[in-house]
Amino acid sequence: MDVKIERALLSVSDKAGIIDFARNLHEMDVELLSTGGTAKAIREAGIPVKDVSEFTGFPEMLDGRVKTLTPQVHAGILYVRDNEEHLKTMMDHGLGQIDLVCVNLYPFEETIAKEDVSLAEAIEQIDIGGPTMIRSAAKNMKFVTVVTDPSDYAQVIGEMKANAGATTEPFRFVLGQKVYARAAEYNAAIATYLAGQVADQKLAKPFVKAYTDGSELRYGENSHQKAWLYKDADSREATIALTEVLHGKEMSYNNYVDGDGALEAVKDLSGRPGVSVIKHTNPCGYATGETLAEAFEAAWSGDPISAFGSVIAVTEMVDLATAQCLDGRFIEAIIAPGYAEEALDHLMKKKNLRILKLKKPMGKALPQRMVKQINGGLLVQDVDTEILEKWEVPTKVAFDETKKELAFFGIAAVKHTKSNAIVLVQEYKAGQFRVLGMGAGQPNRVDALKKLSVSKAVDNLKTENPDITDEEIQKVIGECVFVSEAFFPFADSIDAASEMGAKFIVQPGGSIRDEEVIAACDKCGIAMALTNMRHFKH
Ligand code: 93A
Repeated sequence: MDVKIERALLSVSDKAGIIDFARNLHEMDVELLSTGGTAKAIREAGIPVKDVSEFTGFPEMLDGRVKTLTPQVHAGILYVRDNEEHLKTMMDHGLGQIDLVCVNLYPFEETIAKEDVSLAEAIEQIDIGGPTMIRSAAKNMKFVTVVTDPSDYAQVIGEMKANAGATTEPFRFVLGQKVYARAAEYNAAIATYLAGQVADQKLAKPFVKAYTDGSELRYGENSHQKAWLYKDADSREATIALTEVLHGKEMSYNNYVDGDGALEAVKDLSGRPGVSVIKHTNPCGYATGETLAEAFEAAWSGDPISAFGSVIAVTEMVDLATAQCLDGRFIEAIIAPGYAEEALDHLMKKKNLRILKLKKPMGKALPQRMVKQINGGLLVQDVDTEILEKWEVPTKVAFDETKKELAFFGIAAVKHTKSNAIVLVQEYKAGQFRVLGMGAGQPNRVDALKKLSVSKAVDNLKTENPDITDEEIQKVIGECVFVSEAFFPFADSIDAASEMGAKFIVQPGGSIRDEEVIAACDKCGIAMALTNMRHFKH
């Protein structure tokens, strides 16, 4: 069907040839509508043109971001000319038809080809209204002529002149098809550019990719919060996001958060039987053992009450003896590199227990970036993967060499504990270590030490041996190492530790009162090592 062009909307960034085109249209009695810059150019050439804002009844707004994105424009383009309902709707709303759309898009490709273009400038050059109009027109190419390439202007005019001001359907089809090719090319340029930006920032590339893989969780931290998990399928290491759930209830948001804490903490014990017991992201239990079952019991003993409802990660294949450690104990999830068949059978008797198997081998956490969201922004930092295996001992009492391995076990534990954090670690049998008491997430360090880590340790010792005397407790604590993830701002923590019998303290140092803290240690006969590396975790 030939369609006569009575009204045209011209909106072009590349103004080449537009004046001639407009003049030719005008001479064939076509009413011209146009957007700001295009209307100005046409008007200056002495050709009558109506501003699109007059046609729509809306001013161009938001710095030109909304010029043609209105029902007047899009209904005018999209209504089906031989559909009674559509015609009636157009009449009812006083809308007028647009028969020809002539658009070329904001020069996104040219913009990004320039040197030193900012992301904001590039984004401003993403055309929304133009592609929308040409896609509307091309969808309705049965009736509407759409021109996107200045080199087609002459042909359009030729076609109209040959057809008494109309275009033919096959010609409109050719022009319409071009639209989607151009739109695809334009979008591809934007997508490629933005992907490059993301890679440049070495930030969210895997997450953007993972965005396609986002799976909805039952709910977020609380039941009124929606939540999703996005996986980084490219991760080179074992991660909680990439585990296989072999059995049990669906993983929840909080299970993933604690699972992450458990797995990342236990990675620092990899290479030997090791277990982390995590509650609210903190290792309330953390231990090594000659066997995995022994490590499990030692970790559990760090805080048997809090371990209820915890998430546990282990460094090795779970054997039957370890699986049996869970008997009569409630935990949310267990994460392991693998499970012996009989161990899995045993664990699967617990209907709800989530049994997770790692997809990559267990190893120390790899250096990478981590992202934390704050309202209105993202914070990015390197993951805290390091533990400095060196220190200086400024106190009069030397740090016993035999305590060194225990101390570094303690640094691994405290690194995974929320600040302000103190852990009290014990060599519970030759060469095997456990957290005996920990204080996490306290606004002040003395509380983390005195009120939490020490009192937890005392509780544990009394639970294990109800007949233990205070002297005996002091003696055990004297054999432990206190580890602080950040410096002691005052000497008060040292005094508190000393009261409980502390003999070994490890901390990064760096406070302006280090001298006072060292003097306090000297006064109490405490050996203190300074690692020079803080492990804040907020
Ligand atoms: O900013 S937009 O995405 N919003 C719109 O509503 C809109 N309408 C047309 N870009 C829009 N356009 C584009 O403006 C056209 O694709 C064309 O490239 C340009 C023409 O603007 P002017 O006539 O003011 O030079």
